[in-house]
Amino acid sequence: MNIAQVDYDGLIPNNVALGQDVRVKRALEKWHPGYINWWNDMGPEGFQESLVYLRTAVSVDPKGWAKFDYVRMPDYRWGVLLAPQQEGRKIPFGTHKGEDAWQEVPGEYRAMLRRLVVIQGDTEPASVEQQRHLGKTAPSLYDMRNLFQVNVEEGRHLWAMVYLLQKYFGTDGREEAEALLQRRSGDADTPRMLGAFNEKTPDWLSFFMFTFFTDRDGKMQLEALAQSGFDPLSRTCRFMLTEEAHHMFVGETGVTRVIQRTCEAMKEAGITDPNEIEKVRKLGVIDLPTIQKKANLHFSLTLDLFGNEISTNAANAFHAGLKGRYREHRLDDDHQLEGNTYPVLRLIDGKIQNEDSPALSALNMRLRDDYVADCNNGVARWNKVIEQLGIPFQIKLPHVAFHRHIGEFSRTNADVDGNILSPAEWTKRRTDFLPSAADKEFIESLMQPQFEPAKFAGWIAPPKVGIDNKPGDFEYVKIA
Ligand code: BYC
Repeated sequence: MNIAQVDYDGLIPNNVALGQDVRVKRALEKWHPGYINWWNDMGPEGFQESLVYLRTAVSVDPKGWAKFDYVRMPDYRWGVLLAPQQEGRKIPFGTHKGEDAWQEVPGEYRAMLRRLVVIQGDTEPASVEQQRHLGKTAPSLYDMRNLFQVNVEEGRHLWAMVYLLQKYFGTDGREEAEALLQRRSGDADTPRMLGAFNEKTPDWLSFFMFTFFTDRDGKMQLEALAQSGFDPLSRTCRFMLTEEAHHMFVGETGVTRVIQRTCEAMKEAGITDPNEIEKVRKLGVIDLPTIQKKANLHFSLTLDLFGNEISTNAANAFHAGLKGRYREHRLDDDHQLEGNTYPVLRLIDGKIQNEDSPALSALNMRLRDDYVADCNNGVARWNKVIEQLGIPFQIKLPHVAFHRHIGEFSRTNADVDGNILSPAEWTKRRTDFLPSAADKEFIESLMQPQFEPAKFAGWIAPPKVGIDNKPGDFEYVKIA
């Protein structure tokens, strides 16, 4: 078969010759009804019958893999899509570096590999659950369509991990696949596995921040897993990354459009001081200091997803050849790191300072550093818009010690500049840094639906271009 083309004949679209793999095909067909039930229960609320202009992958070729059409979301063709196998691929790092990449699970690393796949899988449905109520307050049909596109693709990413579990992990893989449909974001008894995926996404600014910051963690983690010596995981993640790019586009342009509208409204009203919050809010737009607070919240919650700065799990996964570094293939070193060190930010004698640590143990820290650099590039693009509109304000990422719940800084209270605060000072100043109840209430008051084609809620600018080059008045969702 042509690996680039996706077979749409059966119940489960795929490019892994599922038709010839009867055991896995049956296992996935058995899992399918539970998935559809989960989607109907936990997917976008109130729009399951609507026709949505969605892209569906018809090939895994990096160019031209998508077909756009109107689809009812429960009819979306979720499937199993892997990037093509690279002939003769070798394990690129760790103690097995240079050996043939594994096509089957290496027995000695089975448990570690399963854990990585399950954690990755768990985040995907979690984000759909977090975002399920947002359709009702969409600021436009364009934005609503983008939300649903992100949601169906997160659903597909769950399929991607479930395929690996069903094909390579036998009975316990099947059990894990079931459990992925049982946990629920924010549930007191059966929550999702990682902290940020149990938080609420209460409004559209949060959604854009989430897709900017948290989907970007997705990108970093997928890049690290795409390096894996376990070839099916690598191939799966490589195709997921092509889908993930659109999610970050939604986040980056979403926040940009909010910022743009705010700055334009300020200019029209002759307000030059961004700190005149009440005056700005009266214009029906979100003031820049509140946008900064939302960025502080979502950035800090996402940093927790990198785990502890010093981690034996991370060292073991790299040593074993299962999880690499960000773009490992572009790095120029021995890819084994046995005697190397890496500077890790730590809290020593009450001061935040760098300490050289064994590079293998510091891999979470290193990935987080790469992540922060990538975020800063996006923030610089936001700031360009503010500058072009002549408002004296800059969005700034808070210090990595700010508002942390995992790792080195979880036991301390730091402000956005990294100054350590006493518990009393932190309590007093918390809402200087993070959205207050009043901020949340204000944002919520703006979340009024705008479902007419070509129209946008007053707090967000229209996009520069449409999806699939559609004109401005295109009806991206036909609401049923
Ligand atoms: N919350 O040794 P450590 C995405 C646990 S996002 C709760 O530092 P490690 C997406 C940890 O499990 C990307 N618990 O851990 C985005 C461990 O527990 P056990 C998702 C946490 O393994 C948007 C213990 O603390 N993919 O795709 O080095 C929308 C010791 O920690 C947390 C991945 O994350 C936490 N935040 O690092 C949709 C990739 N952090 O096992 C999708 C796969 C740590 O000792 N996962 N713990 O009981 C991994 O690579 C790693 O497991 C982690 C943690 C980076 C998550």
